[in-house]
Amino acid sequence: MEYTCLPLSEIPTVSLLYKLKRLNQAAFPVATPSQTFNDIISHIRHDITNLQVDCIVNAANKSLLGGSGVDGAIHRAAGPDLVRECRGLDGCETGDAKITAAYRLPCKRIIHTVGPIYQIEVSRGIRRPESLLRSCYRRSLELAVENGMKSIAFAAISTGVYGYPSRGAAEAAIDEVRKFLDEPNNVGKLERIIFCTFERKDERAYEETIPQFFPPTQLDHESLVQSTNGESSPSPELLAATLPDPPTMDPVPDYEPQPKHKKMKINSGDSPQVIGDKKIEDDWEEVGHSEDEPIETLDDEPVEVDNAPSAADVRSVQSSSILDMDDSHSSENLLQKDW
Ligand code: AR6
Repeated sequence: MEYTCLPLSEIPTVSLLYKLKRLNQAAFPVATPSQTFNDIISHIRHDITNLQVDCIVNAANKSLLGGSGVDGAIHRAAGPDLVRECRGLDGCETGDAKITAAYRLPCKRIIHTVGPIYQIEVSRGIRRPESLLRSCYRRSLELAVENGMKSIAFAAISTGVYGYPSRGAAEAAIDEVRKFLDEPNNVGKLERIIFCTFERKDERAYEETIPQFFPPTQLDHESLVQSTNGESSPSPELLAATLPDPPTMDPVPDYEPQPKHKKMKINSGDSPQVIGDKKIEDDWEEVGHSEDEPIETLDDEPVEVDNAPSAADVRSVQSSSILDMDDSHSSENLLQKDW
């Protein structure tokens, strides 16, 4: 699938999405409507590396040295200088974020945040994945403001290789952003906050969740014109407003699909962190190359990036007998499944 570079002005706000009936009112909204917020928040299904915004948020791992998924796409598009800068950052903790230059990307900066590996964190406490995921969004927003960024686009952190269910991830992300915007200290700090999804399952989760936290305002409804049969439709002016073409199929990931942590049997003891001599809490140690694994090449220059770290996580966990992969799930199915 071809993705074109998208300037900020062409990324639809939630307000425009309501007017074009691309978003529907929620049956039970949990927040009050705000025109200001609906003009700040955006949702688009696109390749995040092509967004011309101030900063984009990468779903990184603790090494910050690259990986698969959106992390791989960002490193490839940014070029080898990115991993060089990342080497000096000393990694990043889960739930935290660090910022770098964007090199060859059309945005100005990249914020790298490390989302929770869902099954591992949930085994440590039912609320841990959510609180760590919220922290990713909060820290990224804070970093953006500290660095004078006015627009920020988030990938759907943890919803790929790290296995966070799409709907729960969307709720935590959107609610945390709403809380940030509601805080008096943050008024006027960010002009645009974009949720950038890639797969249909995540797009659907955002379409269902945004209306709960950012309900339509009167103005969002007003651009609809009433037809003789009583149905409302977008006014001609609105119809003239162009939206980027939505993809017609799920993008084909540019990396080998990795099995997710499907049926993870974590030891029921209090300290699942240490399995044999392996620490499963820390994917830092799992991301390095083995001697015989190839070094990924970014453009023409050979640069070391860590090799599908989450696959390494899975392998290390599997070899520790705490992962029971369900054979009925091919890796292709796993990629599409929302669990
Ligand atoms: N643009 C926007 N979103 C994308 C793109 C893209 N080009 N490519 C994938 N996504 P993932 P995680 C979406 O797996 O779950 C890496 O190896 C994807 O559909 O990239 O946080 C890191 O190094 C999904 O919704 O990140 C870590 O080891 C979302 O990005 C690990 O994966 C996140 O999927 C992080 O796992």
